[in-house]
Amino acid sequence: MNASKPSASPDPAALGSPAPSRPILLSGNEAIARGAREAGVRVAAGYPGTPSTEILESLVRMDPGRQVYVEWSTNEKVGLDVALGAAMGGARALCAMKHVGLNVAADTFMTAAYTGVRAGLVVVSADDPGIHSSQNEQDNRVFARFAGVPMLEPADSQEARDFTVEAFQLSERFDVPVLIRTTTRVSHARGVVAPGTIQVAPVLGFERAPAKFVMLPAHARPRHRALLQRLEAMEHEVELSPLNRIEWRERAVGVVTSGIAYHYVREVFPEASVLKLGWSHPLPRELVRELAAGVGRLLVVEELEPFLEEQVRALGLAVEGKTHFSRAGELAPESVRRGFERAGCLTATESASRSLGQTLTRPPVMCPGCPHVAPFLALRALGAVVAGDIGCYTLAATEPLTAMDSTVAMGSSIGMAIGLARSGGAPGPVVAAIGDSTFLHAGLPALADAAYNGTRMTVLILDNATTAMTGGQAHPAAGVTIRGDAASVVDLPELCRVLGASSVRVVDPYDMAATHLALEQAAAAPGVSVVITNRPCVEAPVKVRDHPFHVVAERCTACQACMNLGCPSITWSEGWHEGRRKVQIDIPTCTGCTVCAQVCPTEAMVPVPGWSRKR
Ligand SMILES: Cc1ncc(C[n+]2csc(CCOP(=O)(O)OP(=O)(O)O)c2C)c(N)n1
Repeated sequence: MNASKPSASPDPAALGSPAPSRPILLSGNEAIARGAREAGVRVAAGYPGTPSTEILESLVRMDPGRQVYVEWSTNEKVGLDVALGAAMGGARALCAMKHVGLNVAADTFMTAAYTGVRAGLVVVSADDPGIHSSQNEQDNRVFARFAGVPMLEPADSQEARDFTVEAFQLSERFDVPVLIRTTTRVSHARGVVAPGTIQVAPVLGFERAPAKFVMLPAHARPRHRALLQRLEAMEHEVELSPLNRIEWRERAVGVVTSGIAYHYVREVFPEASVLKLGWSHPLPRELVRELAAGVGRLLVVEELEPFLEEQVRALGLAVEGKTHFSRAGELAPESVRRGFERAGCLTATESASRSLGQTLTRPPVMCPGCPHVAPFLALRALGAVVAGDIGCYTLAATEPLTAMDSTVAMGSSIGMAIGLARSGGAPGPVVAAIGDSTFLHAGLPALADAAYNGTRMTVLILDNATTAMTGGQAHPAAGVTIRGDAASVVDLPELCRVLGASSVRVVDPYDMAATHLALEQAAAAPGVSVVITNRPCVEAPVKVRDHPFHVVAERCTACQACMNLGCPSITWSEGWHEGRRKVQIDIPTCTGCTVCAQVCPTEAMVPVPGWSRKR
């Protein structure tokens, strides 16, 4: 491979080129997709979730010839079942998800370690230390240990590509799914990647093997023992793997580290000897012992849990880790440096105590014209107790809407609403608010539960025909596949009826009066009443842009009613009325949803005269 300049961007042609002649600049996610193509992946499935989403999207972009079957699954468990089924059929398979997705897929994941695979199966968990875009920051390395599967932790894009290729080989060699664990910084940062050649791996074909794939107790018991034997074999091989290496430097301090933390250690403490783990489960104990024997002090630098540290301590070695480096939140070069200072390995320097400066924090807001706004104004007016869910609408919990009382995990809204309704403690009507993608992901069983057990409550399904929060991915009610092909559309009202909803109302969320009435009637109805809003997301798949509005300044009495919407297109103006500031509309960003005009008591918000779509 020549070392000429990389392409400046993730050029789709280079990304998908069978054998690029020069290095390419790829994000970790793109590099995983590239590695999977080079390894001959045949089937790829998963559910969107930051920071993993671009893995499957990149696979589609780099495969115009459609050699790989790629799907957005309804949830991560379905995705892993699809991938396991493909591997059982003899086709190399990949399943990608964010860290909490592995909780959803865990039921299959834990037993897939027993069944093993036929063709290689690689599961990617993209973790989110620092909670940039998640509900928690769990450390999924513990899942590798829990399930007893090998885990690879790339530290950059090149390793993301290399380790993915290697993961397929390991999976087949040890007949086990392999977990690739990345973190936000690895998934999203771009780096130069020397690619290999895209392969079309042969499909091995299905072979009936019930003792391996039918996990009856009588089969599962020996498969568990077989897994432990495979783990033992891996423990030997991991010691020899080029994915792990000791980098000998000064002998005063030795650091065991993996993933992005490796680069932080190298940056702030370049003199330290390092055991860099790429294949981090099972732990290469002999390598750890070798490092420990050659250095004065042994430290572990790892994000989140003391996953490596506890295993190193269990070897009877004196080791330091979480006393110096935080167990919560994301590491960064500065915090790693401070950890080494606390440990007395580095002395505090000017640059270490230097503040990196404050970036302006801007709270997230809903988009101008977001159809999720009006239903929450209505719920607040109704005094509803709202069990919320995960999606763009979670922002309804924040100012100015403040109309959501809980958000825990995808699909939890409906089950929690059942509990709230049954608690007898809710001071108002109990409503579960859930997006369409989330409803299909994990809401269906809970709605069936509510109906089956006759719970009186309302379910508000915010149907914007996409998975907006993660960037607008398709789902089974969106009418398209991940490749943009037309698909069957789940009929949500009919589905709710079939699951047992006592009434279903479909309403235009841009019509505030109708939305309020629908929710009010639903709250008063017996059984499980469902209200479904039906406006598409303003950003996807095409940006919605209708006739924009402006404020007639003379009519504005600065009552601020429109400010309750939290619409970013509405801002303060220079004008005043009785000591209060009047408002104005930012015309270029207004989508013309009309909701502000509906709340304005003085009809100050009107369509911009003379506007035509072309402008
Ligand atoms: C188990 C799990 N998988 C994936 C995610 C990432 N995620 C957060 S919200 C969401 C879906 C949002 O779509 P939808 O419910 O339709 O609401 P919208 O954002 O479109 O309003 C996803 C995929 C997650 N938080 N948890």
